Amino acid sequence: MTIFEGTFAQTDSLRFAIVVGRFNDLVTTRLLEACQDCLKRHGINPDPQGSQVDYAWVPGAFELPMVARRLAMTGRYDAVICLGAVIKGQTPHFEHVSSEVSKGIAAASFQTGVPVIFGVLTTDNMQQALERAGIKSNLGWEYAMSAIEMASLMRQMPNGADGNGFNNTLSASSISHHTLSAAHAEEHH
Ligand code: INI
Repeated sequence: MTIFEGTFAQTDSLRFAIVVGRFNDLVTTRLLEACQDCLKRHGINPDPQGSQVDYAWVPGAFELPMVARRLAMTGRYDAVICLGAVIKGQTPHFEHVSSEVSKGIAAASFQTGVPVIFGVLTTDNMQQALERAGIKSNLGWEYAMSAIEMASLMRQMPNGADGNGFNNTLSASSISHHTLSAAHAEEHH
């Protein structure tokens, strides 16, 4: 039997997109720095002028899934990394933002077949967030590791039934096409 397992070598052809929330940018820019450092130390050029990593900035964590999904749908990236910081103390928005962002990121991944990494800190206060973004450890590094591992793993996986892992998933246009066709078929029964 086969064991599929991602590696951290042969990274020179991998391509990533990183989506970063500006909200709590004291935290998110630190996550980004560690993420870039990890990519670099694994042979990936994080320079925005280079060919391996593209960047998108969004207002807050709530907007991460939409932009991640759009980037993933281009088929250009082996993985998309979402970086954000949702901090409870600041606003009653917390519950809404944190639940939507986690569901949205999972949906972006399932719908596109591209790994979308959940690099969003959800903490009770700013102190806890900073501890996870550089003071004690920096989870930005782990998020980059997950992205490299998943990118490598997905390159090893067998293709879908149509011979193309990406197109085998439903794109937004094919979803609406299927929905419309089903509605049309029902009308004529
Ligand atoms: N966005 C965050 O990234 N973190 C937060 O802690 C946060 N809080 O608490 O409100 C937050 N809100 C903004 C939200 O992500 C959207 O950008 C905004 O609601 C506009 O859609």
